[in-house]
Amino acid sequence: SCSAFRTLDSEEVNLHSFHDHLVNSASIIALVGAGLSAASGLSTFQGIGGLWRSYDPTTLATPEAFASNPELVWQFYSHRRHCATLAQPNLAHHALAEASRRKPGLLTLSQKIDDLSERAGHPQEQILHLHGSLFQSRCVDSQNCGYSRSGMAESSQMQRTRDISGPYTSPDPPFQTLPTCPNCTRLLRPGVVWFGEPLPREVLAGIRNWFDSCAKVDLMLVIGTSAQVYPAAGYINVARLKGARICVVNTNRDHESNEGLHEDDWFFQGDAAVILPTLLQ
Ligand code: BV8
Ligand code: ZN
Repeated sequence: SCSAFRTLDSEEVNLHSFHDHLVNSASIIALVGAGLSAASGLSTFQGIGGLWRSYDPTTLATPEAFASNPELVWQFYSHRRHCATLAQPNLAHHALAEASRRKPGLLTLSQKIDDLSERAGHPQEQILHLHGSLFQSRCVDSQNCGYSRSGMAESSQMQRTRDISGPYTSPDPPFQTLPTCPNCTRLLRPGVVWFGEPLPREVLAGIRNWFDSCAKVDLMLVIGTSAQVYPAAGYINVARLKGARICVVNTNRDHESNEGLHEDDWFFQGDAAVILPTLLQ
């Protein structure tokens, strides 16, 4: 049989129609979540790997948890820092970074607090971390003090009762001291946005400016996220109201993130690290 007339399966038809749209798209916005770093070995919130020492992460990512047990919450974030430091960016991070370099109108809204996108060369001005960063710390008194710093400085301050530099073994030993603010001596906290906390003003402003700057949004990518946390997930609808067609990449077919997909939207099922290199080429 002549291969030229081989009938394309639906996946290939979808891929063709997506590529046709991508090449003609200028304003593109991506919402990415824990699924983008899953192939790098970082656990997601919902996945089976999403539990840490049998805690539901969402119960630790709150100001209340930090107020009642700052040592446990610091252990949680220190563990995730340790994992992120050992992890390598995967092909999804690289594909998104490469597409961003090719398309200056592509903005990524990241719900992730790891730095794998940056380490994959994602242009800094084309990614916004909606929920902060593992590698930021700030004073608990953001009103009167406002001290903040990036890097792993406090890890040296939080000397362990034994060295954990080898392969990660948990539970790790308790910290002897918790990091304190060099400005006002109060506790330092992880520089992340917890449940019930507002997103950073400059991030909200950056997103508003981006949407205001484009008359129409051509495409929204929703990659590796359960799209249940707001206001992050709300930007999917903002993009749709500005004309965007939606493309969901998720291992899980029946997922909230592909709720309300229209006829001319796309859903590609599978690992973002496998799908994105082909999808965004
Ligand atoms: C706010 C940082 C208002 C910390 C995070 C009741 C009480 C209090 C608040 C609320 C409430 N009801 C609603 C709210 C608002 C709340 C909210 O939305 N709650 C949800 C649970 C309903 N939101 C907030 O509180 C936000 N703030 O509203 O402030 C305000 C305003 C002004 C003044 C004062 C207050 C702040 C929310 C931010 C919380 N911080 N992270 C940390 O990381 O520890 S949220 C955290 O969870 C992530 O950042 C992310 O947003 C979310 C997890 O979602 P995902 O990243 O999507 O991960 P998940 O595991 O869920 O999904 C992974 C997906 O990938 C799955 O679909 C899976 O199938 C797929 N997948 C897996 N592997 C792969 C894959 N896909 C592709 N390839 C793979 N290999
Ligand atoms: Zn301080």
